[in-house]
Amino acid sequence: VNTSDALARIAAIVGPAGVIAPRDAQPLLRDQRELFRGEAALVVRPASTAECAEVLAVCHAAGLGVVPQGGNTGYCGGATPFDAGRQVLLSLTRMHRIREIDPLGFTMTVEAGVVLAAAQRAAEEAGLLFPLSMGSEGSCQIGGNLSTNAGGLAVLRYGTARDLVLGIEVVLPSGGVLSELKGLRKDNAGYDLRALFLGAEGTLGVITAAVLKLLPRPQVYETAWLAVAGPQAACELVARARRETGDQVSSAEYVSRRSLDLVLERLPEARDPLDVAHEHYLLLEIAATGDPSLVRSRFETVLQAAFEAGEVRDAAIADSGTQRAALWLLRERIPEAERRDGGSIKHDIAVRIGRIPELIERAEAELAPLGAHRLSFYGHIGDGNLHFNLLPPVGVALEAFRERTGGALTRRVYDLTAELGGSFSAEHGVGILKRDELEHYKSPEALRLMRAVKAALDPRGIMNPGKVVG
Ligand code: 2HG
Ligand code: ZN
Repeated sequence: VNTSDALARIAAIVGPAGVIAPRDAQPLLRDQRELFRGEAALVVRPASTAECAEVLAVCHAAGLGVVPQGGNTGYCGGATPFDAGRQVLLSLTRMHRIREIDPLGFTMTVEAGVVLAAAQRAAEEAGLLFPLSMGSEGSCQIGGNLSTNAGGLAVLRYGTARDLVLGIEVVLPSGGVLSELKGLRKDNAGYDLRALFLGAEGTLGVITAAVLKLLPRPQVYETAWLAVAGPQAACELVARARRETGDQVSSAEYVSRRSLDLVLERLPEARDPLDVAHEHYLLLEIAATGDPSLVRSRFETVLQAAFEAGEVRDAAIADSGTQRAALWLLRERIPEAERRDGGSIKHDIAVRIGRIPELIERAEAELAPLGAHRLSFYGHIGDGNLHFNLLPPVGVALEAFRERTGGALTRRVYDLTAELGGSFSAEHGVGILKRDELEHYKSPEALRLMRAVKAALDPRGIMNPGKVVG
């Protein structure tokens, strides 16, 4: 099949409503951080799994690459195509049906293009909770969440995207459809095939639908913005709060003063809830069911004990939804504050939670001699996941900073993380950005198996070429 015939066939499969004209396709051809900009032979939005399957069959026959894309909110360029003549961008946005909610089974079957916030709302309307939650939830999509195994703000309690899936439907590179949407809690019949596609960043197939786990909806949230003595105190406090609440901690987010300062400086609506400045903060939230005053008093008891133990130095507890939102703003909008400041070099790293204090202390000390920079570190401390971001010194552009010292700084951050037994990619994946890091830090055995899986599932190498190990 020659390329232009193949492209004409694909256009016919999706119909006029499914083809995105070049002038409208521009935002889809670059990632949201504008690290990568690509080209595509065609940009399509199929309306159904059947259309996706037909498109892939044609691409397979013609040897055209397929780049699946959801909300395009990724951090590593995993959804950006780059080969103008040979890649088809497959946007899942039109596949946004909630196929089913099963209140007895606590599941929801959704299509890949359902926006995360819409999935959360659908669960809520059924009186239930879909707990995946992150800053980009208003635009990221379930298919992308699953393909990157997204993390976010409630992993400590509910796990990553992978943990919230009972089954998936996947269009395979040859155009076949693997349908595992039974929604069973128990099914040990053979290998766990869905595990291959979750976190594969579209390099093995296109996730088109999923059965998601739902949970009972918590009735009461307690949220506190805490000045803590340091990272060690923050870790001790998270463990204390987990033990003493029967594991009701839903979020435990660390914020360094430097990240808070960026937010206070760059977002006019942000206010420091405490009277004096501190170096370290923890945003701690519990989600519970039962008498609100009992939940509050248990929360206060935990904080009181932490205060007496010297872990907490000052606290602001939210007394309303508005106050809760004001506290969350200070954490959730750090990425935006960094962007408004001119952008940052980002390191999404993970170690065992007990090693977080050493990671922070050593990173600060070991980066200092490598070149001027400003730090902004914060993140999901309850999961051992930090966003250890570096901003250029005042007056230096991000691009120049990246070129001059970025490489050495990044190498030190990742080497240190590896020395502490950690990962260079906790929740943002690999995409294009971290391909070399994967090569560098993964064991030869792991790389060999990843390549074997890739070759077995996508022998012609059409799925998301150039990403992860492809
Ligand atoms: C977050 O936790 C996101 O806010 C983005 O994962 C992190 O921008 C970042 O570095
Ligand atoms: Zn994060």
